[in-house]
Order: sequence, then C-alpha cells, then structure tokens
Amino acid sequence: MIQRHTGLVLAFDVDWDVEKSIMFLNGISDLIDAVKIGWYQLLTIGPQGIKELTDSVNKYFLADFKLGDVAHINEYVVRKVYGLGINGLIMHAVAGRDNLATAINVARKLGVDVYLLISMSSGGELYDRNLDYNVSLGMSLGVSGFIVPATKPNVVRQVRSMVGSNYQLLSPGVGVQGGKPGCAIANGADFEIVGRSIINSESPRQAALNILNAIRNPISCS
Ligand code: O7E
Repeated sequence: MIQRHTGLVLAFDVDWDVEKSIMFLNGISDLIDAVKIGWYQLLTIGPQGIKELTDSVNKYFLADFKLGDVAHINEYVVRKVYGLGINGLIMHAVAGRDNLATAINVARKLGVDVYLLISMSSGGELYDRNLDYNVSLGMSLGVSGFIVPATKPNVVRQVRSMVGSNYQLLSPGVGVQGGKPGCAIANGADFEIVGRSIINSESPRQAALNILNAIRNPISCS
C-alpha cells in the first residue's frame, strides 16, 4: 500500500532523459507520496531507464501500463515490472476475473500492489454501467485499491461507501481535466493523481504546494 503523508501522487508523464527526470523527482519528492509512470516514459527511456529511476529516487513507484491482456501475458508483465523496482501496478477491470486472477496472485506474492481501474476520468461508459460488479470483482481478487476519477465525484463517493476503509482510492483527473484540487480526497479518495498541472507549471513545487493546500483546506466540493 502507498503510505499517505501528503495525499499527492505525481503522474510523471514526460519524455525527459533519466538525468533530468531524477533531478526533477528529487526536487519534489518531499511533496508527493508516489510517482506514477507509464507508457510514455517506458517508450522514452526504456526499461533500463525506469530501473535507474527506481534505484535513484526513494519513492513508491506505481506502474501505469493499464494491464488488460489474457492471463499469461499479464503474468509475464507483472514479473518484468517487479524486476524494474516497481511497487505497484494498475490493471483494467474490463479484462475480467479469469485474466486478472493469476497476475494479481503473482503480484501479491512478489509484494507488488495492484490497483484496479474501474472508472475513467473521461468516457469509460462501459465501466460506469458495471461499477458494482467491478468493485466486487476487485475486492474478491484481493487488490489494494481502485482508481476512481476526480471528474466524477459521485463515483468517488459511491466506491468509498462500497469498499469501506480497507482499500485505497486513487483519483486522477485533477486540474487540467477539470477535477478541483482537494475535492476527490474530500469526497473519499486517499490520493489525488496530478500530472500536467504540476509538470507544465513554471514552478512545479509551487503548483504542488497549491494542490496540497487545497487538499488540506478543500472549498466548495460537491
Ligand atoms: O491530466 P493530468 O495531466 O493530471 O494526467 C492524468 C493522469 O492520470 C495521466 O497519467 C493519465 O494516464 C491518468 N488517468 C487519467 O487521466 N484518467 C483515468 O481515468 C485514469 C488515469 C490513471 O491514472 O489510471 C491509472 C491510475
């Protein structure tokens, strides 16, 4: 599980080299609880580059490859991800029980957390029609938590009421996509995932501090 100190997860969607990435992350590390990396970075710096990041930055790393393949491929990827020093990964609920179960078990044995995507910050209507099923599926498969969009506050509240306090809720869509900083946590999430509002800011530290301030003092969230 991600340890919560600030409530902020950085969506580190950049095409920078390893050196610049490490410098940036070390400069903001005290303000965030985890770094989310994904396809963009993997395709830019490669697996070796990702390994260098996880070796050099002392932070929880969440791999967002939104895994949703058949069972054996999911398992192969889980093992590779573990080898890169990753702490948690994200899987697509839509892959279904048979394709998720083995990979989740393997991940748990390796000490890698699995978070299940069950609703998307834009679109994702097939998910929203099956919310109850997907939440129950994740709970029965032993995931650590769920991805719930900051742009859909009712989904955040509904999922929190379904899962109680034993599962972590991570909420993307804050800032550029329209979710108000602080409101996903006010509605029941544990972490807000933020990318461009921080990364593209002239002062990323100040942008992160502003979001932390909103998390501590949320105003007019509905
Ligand atoms: O809009 P930004 O720049 O703050 O980036 C949002 C990040 O959250 C980006 O990395 C994207 O992949 C992720 N995200 C969504 O935007 N919407 C979703 O529905 C799901 C995710 C996500 O993070 O999924 C797995 C955690």
